[in-house]
Amino acid sequence: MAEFLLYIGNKCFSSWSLRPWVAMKHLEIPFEESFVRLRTPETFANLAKVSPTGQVPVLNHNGRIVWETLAILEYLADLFPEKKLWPDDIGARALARAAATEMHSGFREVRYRWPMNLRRPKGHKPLDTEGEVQRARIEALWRECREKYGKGGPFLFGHFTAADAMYAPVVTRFDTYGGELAPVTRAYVDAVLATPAMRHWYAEAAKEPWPEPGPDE
Ligand SMILES: N[C@@H](CCC(=O)N[C@@H](CS)C(=O)NCC(=O)O)C(=O)O
Repeated sequence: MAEFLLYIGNKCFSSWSLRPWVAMKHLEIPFEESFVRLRTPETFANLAKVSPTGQVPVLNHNGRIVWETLAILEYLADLFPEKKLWPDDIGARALARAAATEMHSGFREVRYRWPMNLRRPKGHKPLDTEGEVQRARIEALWRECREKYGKGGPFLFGHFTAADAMYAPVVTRFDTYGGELAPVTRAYVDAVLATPAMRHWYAEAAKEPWPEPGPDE
């Protein structure tokens, strides 16, 4: 068995699975992945075999089980300080952690109205008032990170960090449902989507033969 084994769900729509996967791929941390198909009658039982919460992602590191996306990213940051999953500067690091945590616990309307679905044809889908407030907040946050700390590269803090991993599924949602984006937002979305790791994930999502979720979701 590989040193790192990452359990993930369907690449088409498992937004939480994407986050540690894209971080590990982009930062070239070698791992194997194990797939648990979601949204089937067997899913509950299959997840129970590998995940203490019945959810993915889960990282198995030589038998040590780490669950919850942020905990996985923190674990990787501890193991691989040279990968700089968090920015060096303490102000940047505080903002990156706040942004990542805000993502982990928030933006429910955006997540509900704009579910990650990499098979859905692109087309603008308006949000309700609350969703629009959350969408604007995400854009403002991305702008703040980029303006304050993004000079060294195309990502929120210049180089790719855990904050970018946390927002990677949101990037796909802006691309799928957002219609015409503000230039700064478009540039960030395009930078994330252009990474070999994201292109790899999309290519594998496109090959998934399973019907879930419906094309109109
Ligand atoms: N708080 C968890 C959320 C994980 C989560 O909701 N995962 C979804 C897939 S994206 C899941 O496993 N759902 C179980 C199911 O569909 O049966 C985390 O941060 O990792």
